[in-house]
Amino acid sequence: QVDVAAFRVTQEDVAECLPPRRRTAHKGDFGHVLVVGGNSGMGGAALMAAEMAVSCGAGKVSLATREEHVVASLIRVPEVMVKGVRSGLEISPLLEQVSVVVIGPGLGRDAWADHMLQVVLQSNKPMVLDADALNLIADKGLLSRLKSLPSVITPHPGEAARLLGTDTAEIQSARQSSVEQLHRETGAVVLLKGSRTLISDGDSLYVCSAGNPGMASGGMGDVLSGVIGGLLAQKLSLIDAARVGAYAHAHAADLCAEQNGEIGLKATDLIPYVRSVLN
Ligand code: NPW
Ligand code: AMP
Ligand code: MG
Repeated sequence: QVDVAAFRVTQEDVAECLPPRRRTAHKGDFGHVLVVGGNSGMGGAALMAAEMAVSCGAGKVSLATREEHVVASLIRVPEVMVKGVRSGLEISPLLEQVSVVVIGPGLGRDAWADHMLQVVLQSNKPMVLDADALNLIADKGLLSRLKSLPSVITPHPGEAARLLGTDTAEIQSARQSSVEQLHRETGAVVLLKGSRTLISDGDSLYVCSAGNPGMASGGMGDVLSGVIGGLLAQKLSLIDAARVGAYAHAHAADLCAEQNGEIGLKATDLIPYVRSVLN
């Protein structure tokens, strides 16, 4: 159902966008990702995004989350700088230090979440908006607010339906025009998830045909936001980070499934495979 004009994303795109590192490179060359999310009950979503950003080559990764998740996060991924935050005001100083923001995984939709989003939307950093960040934007009718910001939005069909005020079936029956409409309304690079993920910046449309139904499991989208954040930190453009990120994530899932099958594939299983695909 997609125009023949859609470009397929392949391993060659990865090679083109991620040349070998200079021998004298240092972590400052590879950016600093801030992941904002992990409300009560969903600390894993933001942590998985942060862990993935580390394994995708970001120079540094910070995580702003509910205080209750700090200790467990540090035990799982000591490479991540974890800050427990009670209000959006506490992320303002962090925002000044980082090069990229990923907001949404496990963010929730309460006042804490809303305050985080408002503060992030005031920054001008390249950002990945996923999950509940998109749900809040839909609830509050903030789509056009993204027009002045350098952003990638990564809705699944349910989130896309909320953003466009329709239902999931409608989105799935017209995936290409949904991506185009989302781009018109937000100005963002749009990545519509699901089998044959579509990516568009309004000029070009890309399709990712890698991936498998093993990916239909909780956390899979959260790690994708970390891949794209990690690539943005390494100075890929918004559209390159989105298309290469979609491919690396989906191809990694195919490699995992080849080894152990589709059933029971976990989002964190992808982490070493995405690293391998990028290298
Ligand atoms: P339906 O039922 O078909 O109309 P929600 P969520 C649709 C966090 N998580 N094809 C489908 O709608 C997230 O980060 C935390 C077609 C489905 O019922 C968020 O912050 C985890 N339809 C929060 O939870 C792990 C599709 O959307 C509905 C589709 C809520 O996010 C889990 C579900 O969407 C989770 O990631 C597709 N491919 N994909 C953690 N470990 O901390 C989705 N739909 O209601 O937005 O719920 O995606 O779970
Ligand atoms: P989320 O719904 O946010 O957890 O994201 C799910 C991730 O898994 C997205 O990257 C989807 O494109 C991918 N995914 C889920 N189901 C499939 C499928 N049947 N085929 C290919 N990719 C899928
Ligand atoms: Mg998701």
